[in-house]
Amino acid sequence: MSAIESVLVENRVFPPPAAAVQGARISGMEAYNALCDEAGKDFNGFWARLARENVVWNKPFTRTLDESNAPFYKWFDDGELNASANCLDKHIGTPTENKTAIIFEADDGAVTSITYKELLARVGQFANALKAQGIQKGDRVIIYMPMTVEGVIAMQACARIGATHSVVFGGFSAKALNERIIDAGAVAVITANFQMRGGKELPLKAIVDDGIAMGGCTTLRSVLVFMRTPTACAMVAGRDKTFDEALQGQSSDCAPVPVGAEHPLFILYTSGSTGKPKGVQHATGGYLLWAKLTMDWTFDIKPADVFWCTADIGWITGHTYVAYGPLAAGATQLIFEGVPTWPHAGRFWQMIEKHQVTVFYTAPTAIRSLIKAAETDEKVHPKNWNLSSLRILGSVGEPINPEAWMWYHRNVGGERCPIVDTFWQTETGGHVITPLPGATPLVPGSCTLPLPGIMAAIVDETGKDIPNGSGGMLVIKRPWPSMIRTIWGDPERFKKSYFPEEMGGTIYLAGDGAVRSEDRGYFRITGRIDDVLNVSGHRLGTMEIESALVSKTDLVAEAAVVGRPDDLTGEAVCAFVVLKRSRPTGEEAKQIANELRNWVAKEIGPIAKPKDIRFGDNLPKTRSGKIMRRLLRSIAKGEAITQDTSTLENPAILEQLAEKL
Ligand code: 6R9
Repeated sequence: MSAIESVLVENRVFPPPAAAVQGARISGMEAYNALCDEAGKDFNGFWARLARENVVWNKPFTRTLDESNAPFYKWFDDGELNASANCLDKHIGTPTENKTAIIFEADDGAVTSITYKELLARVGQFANALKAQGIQKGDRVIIYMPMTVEGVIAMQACARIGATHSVVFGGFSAKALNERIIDAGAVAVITANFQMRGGKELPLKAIVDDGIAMGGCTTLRSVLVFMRTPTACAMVAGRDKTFDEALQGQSSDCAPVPVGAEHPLFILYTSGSTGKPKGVQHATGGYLLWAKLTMDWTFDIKPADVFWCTADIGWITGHTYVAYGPLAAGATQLIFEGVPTWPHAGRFWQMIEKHQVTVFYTAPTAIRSLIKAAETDEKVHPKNWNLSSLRILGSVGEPINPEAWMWYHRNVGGERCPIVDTFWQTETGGHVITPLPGATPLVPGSCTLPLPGIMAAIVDETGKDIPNGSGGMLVIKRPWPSMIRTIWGDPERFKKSYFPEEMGGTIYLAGDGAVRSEDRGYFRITGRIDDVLNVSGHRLGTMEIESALVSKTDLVAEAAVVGRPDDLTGEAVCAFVVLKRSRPTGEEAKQIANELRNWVAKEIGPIAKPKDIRFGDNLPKTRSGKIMRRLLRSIAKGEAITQDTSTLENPAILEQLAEKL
């Protein structure tokens, strides 16, 4: 049975435990249905009410949703606010001001913590340092930082002065960084000398230097460097400053700059179906509303909670559920710098016990790797730690297979914690389809139902609804406040990528396939329907990897990249390559494959390295010259070829391409 079939016959149901229902913000399905009804009856009134209740406005909005230039929707657009004030200043003068905002556990296990009041002072001082660099409202700032309190401070400080940040994940290459600096027209890069991962000191600043040296960064004026470790790094006079130098003499008082609700809070690059990453642009008001509200709804966050989202700030999950949501909700959160398997694969469980974590949010790929570790080594099994503080578990980034779900439920949640399998995307800004811990009966492997106000549906190519039980394309039929506003600098691509003409041009196409169950109407995500892969929860474009491979012009003539299922990473990258020289075999083939892997790591980042590389004299193509990717996907999976191959010029290449190195 295939993974999708096994998911379709899943019939275990886990109703929310009484303890989770009692006192929950959305308590029971009646409460959920009431909110959905409210949104259905008065869509604008529903969102206006929530925006008034959950966001502090400097200037109240009078217009809720402006659809006059769809799909360029505007929300609350005559209102003014500041995102950082909504995360920090609003807690001052309340009991939250002296509450711990962040507990930070470093790679080496060292723990520090900071209260809301202290965090506000640090953000204020850093914001003043940014202003002293000449950075102003509307400027773009690249953040290339490790998981540290300073990373969150940098993001909040940008928001405070109205600068638009663009965080680049610390695993991306110099080339990727260079492209993002140029595309965003960034005036500054905020980075660290090194990052610590698994006891190793890995360079960041040196990669920034390499990225800038590649040229074209004409807008860039300054680089600010957090000295994460005592090891020195090269500094360019007049351009680079350490944090200490930049913060010297700066006051911790910095008035937040009110911005219009539609002001771009951040740009976050993500992979699409072409070679060029998309700069997903988010607005301030709607995004902040959703970050705060989903903390309340999905995680039912309470004053005594200790929230832990393991995502890096380089991804959208680390934006919404590390840098903004927990602070807007006034929660205490844990931030972790290291890796889950170092110094041992029980690190997560140990940290949950140590910090008394109550709400834990991680990715299926991490769960699967920790299951594997626990199965091979009893000592790192979660049973060795007391996890009784936990009350809610979350999953994000990719479909969670029912086996992993059951293990997580039993061994981490002690069969008492609801698991919220949150479906969302960089483009949606926050959760869109997810169970509610105090309401939704859970079915393993299903993200269940849309949040109130999210008009999700499954349709065919023309936008027509598909009945429950049949698969189709996931869409969201009405706009929502935290949705992507545009692709930075490319509004045409925004329209083309997300709002297909065939569906009328105003319906958001998620890019995922999905099916609703016949009994409950629950959604199950069946995977991407475009050329985007999901490897360990990270989005990678097949075209991006293909472009990287063919850019090795001395060696590669042609390349095609597809995904194949992988037990641990969800999907794995499989590259089919035609070289400019004769097809290599044996040891030589292995050596060239390694060379190509390292090349891809240099061009994009280590996460994009192909797991399999196969060499052929040619690629399978149709008569019109199109690469038959479907065929390549079958070969990558090791399946027998059932497709019609009569149009192939040279069927013998299929055997070549099936050959593993
Ligand atoms: C938040 C995030 C988005 C893509 C998305 C889908 C997959 C995310 C999922 C899920 C099944 C879930 N995805 N959550 N698939 N169940 N609970 O991951 O954003 O990096 O943009 O990836 O991830 O394929 O389209 P992003």
